[in-house]
Amino acid sequence: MAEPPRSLPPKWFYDARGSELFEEITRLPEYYLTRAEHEILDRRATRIAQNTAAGTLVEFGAGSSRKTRTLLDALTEAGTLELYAPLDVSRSALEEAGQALCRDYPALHVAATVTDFESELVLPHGEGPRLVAFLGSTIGNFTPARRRDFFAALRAVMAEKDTFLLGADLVKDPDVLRRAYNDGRGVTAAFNKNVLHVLNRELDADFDVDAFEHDAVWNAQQERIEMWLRSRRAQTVRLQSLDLTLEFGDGEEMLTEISTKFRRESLIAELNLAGFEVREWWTDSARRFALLLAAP
Ligand code: AVJ
Repeated sequence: MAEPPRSLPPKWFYDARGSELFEEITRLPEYYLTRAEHEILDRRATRIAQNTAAGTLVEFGAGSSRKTRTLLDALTEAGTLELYAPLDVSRSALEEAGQALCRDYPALHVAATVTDFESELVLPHGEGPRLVAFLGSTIGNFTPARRRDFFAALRAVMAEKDTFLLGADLVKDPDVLRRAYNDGRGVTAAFNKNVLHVLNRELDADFDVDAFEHDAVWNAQQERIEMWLRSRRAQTVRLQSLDLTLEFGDGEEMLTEISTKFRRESLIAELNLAGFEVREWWTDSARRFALLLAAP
């Protein structure tokens, strides 16, 4: 029987270099996601602030918090916001963002937490209703089972007046999707291969990074982009801290990331199943990306 391909948890991508490379990805002409989401946020932030009257903004996968500023501005304008609680796997991204935020929003309390999504879900307590934001289609990195667990766990810790703001990339022309993950300048390839540098450092491994090549493919059946690393030759890799030796065949592939693309009906159905009611569904003008507001 064939072995399933090797795969990795997404958190290994976001060391300092990985976070930097991702920032660069968000500015690539092919990577439309960030701009599309920003277009929606720009247009709807005031409405979101009015509808949620949030005293606390909790943000999962906050990263550099660049996209969050539109929300912070609107919530500050509305006069309700007291606490911003960014959560992320990257300490460096949180530290940088935290400093800039404290400078630019002196009246705001900022409480950052380094966390991966594997530990128990805890929402910070603050004044007033909480707005829980999960932007950038990071939810796309989750398998369907993890998505279901995450929605259910989130619903379980949310209070009646809290709201959930979710950014989700939509199913579209596969060529557009493939280009977004195989950019002309090779930044995504560098981002993908950087994960091996992280493993070398964190797990005391000896991956020869240049002996792997990047590929991103559209899996039509599961409606997701898959990032792979393909071994250019037969090789043996030692992961010292795991006391593990891996044999890679010539051309053998390792699945490093999934980036699921969503459809309106099924995403709303998933949220309903977890006990959420979807109140708003907005897309950018080209209908590439969706931002939704849900409530318990
Ligand atoms: C930050 C997880 C949303 O899946 O599009 C970008 C990461 N990977 N290019 C995505 C990513 C390759 C990104 N997320």
